[in-house]
Amino acid sequence: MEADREKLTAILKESRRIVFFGGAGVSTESGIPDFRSADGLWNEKLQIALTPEQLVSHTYFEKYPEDFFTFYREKLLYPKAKPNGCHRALAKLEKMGKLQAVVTQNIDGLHQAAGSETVYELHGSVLRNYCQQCGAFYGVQFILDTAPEVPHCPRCGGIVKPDVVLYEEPLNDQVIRDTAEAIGMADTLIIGGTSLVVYPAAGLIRYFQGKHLVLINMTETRADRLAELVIRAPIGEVMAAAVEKLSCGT
Ligand code: CNA
Repeated sequence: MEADREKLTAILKESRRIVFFGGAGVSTESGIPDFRSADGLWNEKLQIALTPEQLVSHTYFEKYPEDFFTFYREKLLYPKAKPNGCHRALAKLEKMGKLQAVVTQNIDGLHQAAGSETVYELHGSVLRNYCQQCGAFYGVQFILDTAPEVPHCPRCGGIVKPDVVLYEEPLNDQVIRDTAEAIGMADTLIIGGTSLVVYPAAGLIRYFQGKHLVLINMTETRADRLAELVIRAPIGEVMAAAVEKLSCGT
């Protein structure tokens, strides 16, 4: 609705310390599917259907590295994806001095590709990969180039693991602290493109004590009832239009 969009622009205008908290829905307009809409896979060896969450779990990685990397390369790596209107709008808000941090559950690196500088990646990034044995660093191209094999370190032979927080693995303590602090200091928290069902990440929004809570998501979330403004529309288009209006001063 037009009135909601006007309100979003007004909130952005008055805010000085915005924090954005987002998830997979932020990147669907860049062609990367989210998890709630993704199909799981039928595992031939186990003879059971597995959800995306089970397929990117620590147990699965340890027990079935071949299958893990097949799913991972097919469903989580999108080397050609480009930032969309939401990524670009957030980078612009940061440059305008209005946005303090982007907190993302995404692992695709698209916020940095759009120019955002303070990005807290709660679940890591597919762009960083480390040998489990010697710690050598590898970029995403190495994971692609070694397909269909499990990527092994050319130096020591160890398995190269994506710097991605798999299900059953803990989040990075420093990233949690930085996120909690940024959200706690924010005057406006924009939550977008996330189902808010993955914990502990989703629980971090409880640190917010500022003035404006905005929710932009295609489907209902548990935080809708707490929000001052709820917009159910594609977030790339909504954020791009709001920041464009803000820049034009209309
Ligand atoms: P999710 O649980 O898949 O939820 C996505 C939410 O976004 C849903 O509620 C959708 O309705 C909503 N949505 C989808 N498209 C749009 C859009 N264009 N505009 C507005 N809303 C939209 O994803 P979450 O991030 O909440 O949490 C689950 C996991 C999935 C996180 O840990 C991510 O790391 C992981 N994941 C990341 C990526 C990525 O990096 N791009 C892709 C797929 C999954």
